[in-house]
Amino acid sequence: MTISERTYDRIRLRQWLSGTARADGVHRRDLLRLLAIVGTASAAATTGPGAATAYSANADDPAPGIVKPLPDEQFMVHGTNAETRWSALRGTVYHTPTRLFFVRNHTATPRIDTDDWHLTVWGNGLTGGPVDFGLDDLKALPATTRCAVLECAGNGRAFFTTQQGQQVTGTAWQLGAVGSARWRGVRLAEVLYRAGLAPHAVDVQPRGLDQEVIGSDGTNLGRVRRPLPLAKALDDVLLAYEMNGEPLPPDHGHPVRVLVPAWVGIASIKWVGDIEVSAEPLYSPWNTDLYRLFGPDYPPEGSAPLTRQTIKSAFELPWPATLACGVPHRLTGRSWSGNGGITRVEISTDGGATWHPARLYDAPREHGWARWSAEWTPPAPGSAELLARASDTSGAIQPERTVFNEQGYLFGAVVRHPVTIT
Ligand SMILES: Nc1nc2c(c(=O)[nH]1)N[C@H]1C(S)=C(S)[C@@H](COP(=O)(O)O)O[C@H]1N2
Ligand SMILES: [Mo]
Repeated sequence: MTISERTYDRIRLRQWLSGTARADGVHRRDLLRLLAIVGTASAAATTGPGAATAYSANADDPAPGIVKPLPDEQFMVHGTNAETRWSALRGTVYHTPTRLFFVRNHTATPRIDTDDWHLTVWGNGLTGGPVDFGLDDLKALPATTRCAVLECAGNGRAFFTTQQGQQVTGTAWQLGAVGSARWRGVRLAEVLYRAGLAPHAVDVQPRGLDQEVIGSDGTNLGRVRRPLPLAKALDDVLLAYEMNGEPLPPDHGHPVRVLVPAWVGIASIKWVGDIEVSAEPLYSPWNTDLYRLFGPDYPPEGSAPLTRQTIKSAFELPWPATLACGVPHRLTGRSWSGNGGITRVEISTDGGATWHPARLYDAPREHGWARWSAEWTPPAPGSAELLARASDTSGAIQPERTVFNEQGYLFGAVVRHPVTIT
């Protein structure tokens, strides 16, 4: 049986207090906040292979550090990140075409030569020393294909402010920090067993080869990494080397990334260079200060580390959209959930007063989204709001509001899509 992240978090904290859990590069303040007591900790130096060089950024680049083209009609750029415009997805196939897939980079896409690349699996949770795997070694192992949505935990964050009037920190994504793809690679479990997984291993921490991340207060957080409990690591996690039938492109983790189905995007470490397998629980900034829910409705130490994504819906329309009055329009969109498949989608064209079922084109599938459509003839010129509300196999339905959290994670409320009727 899998223990919950909350229970596990308590165990990790007790072990950190007794000096048996490690927290390299984690701000002491963050652990103290977690513990809500005063104690001492020391930050040890990080070990393992060094970072790769980034693609050189051109001063004219709209998003420094992203390699693929980001035409304005397809992407909205936010700093080092680019979100897909939902209007660009109308008429596309089930999976997001790779060229349209959103990019979330903490720093910049690194340049990695496949011939020089290898994955080092190391740590005191192995029975022996470090084991290296080249790309050919991974490809020689049994391959697994998984269709899965990948979504940033901050997707929809902008609506905390624009719909709920709440200030949150982080990239102001609308709904485009999500994509679906067919991922192919080797199961992480397969690689861990081959590396000599010891019975006492508890945490598995993949780390990216991109540059070290400097936090908003100037602290060096080290390279992007986040511990995964062993139970999840052995369950459905992939080391993916293909996306939609092609080798992974540079921006999405070339040559190999971790793919953690249903979980917050940060778990799916790109450009993975090493994986620490630990006999003690691990912390990183990405499971302490970041990717937990903080705020008046959460405990002072925050929620447990985030795992599953929430439920959302989006119209494949420009933002704002312009539609002609008195003629029928086919509204299209998609809904998805980290809890399971989508069972039902309802549409409101009158601000939420009445709801009508949308027509679904996909059966509920775990880790998959559902496409839908609804017909609408705008009755009169002026402004309107279109709402879509999904339900999933866990019984969850999108609420009117999302409970506030300071970093604006997991916005799952119904989004009001503005329309001008002409
Ligand atoms: N090495 C590394 N892995 C990373 C990141 C990163 O900046 N560096 N960003 C994470 C975050 S926050 C998200 S949402 C996903 C985004 O994946 P994508 O850029 O392929 O869409 O990658 C995750 N993996
Ligand atoms: Mo993310």
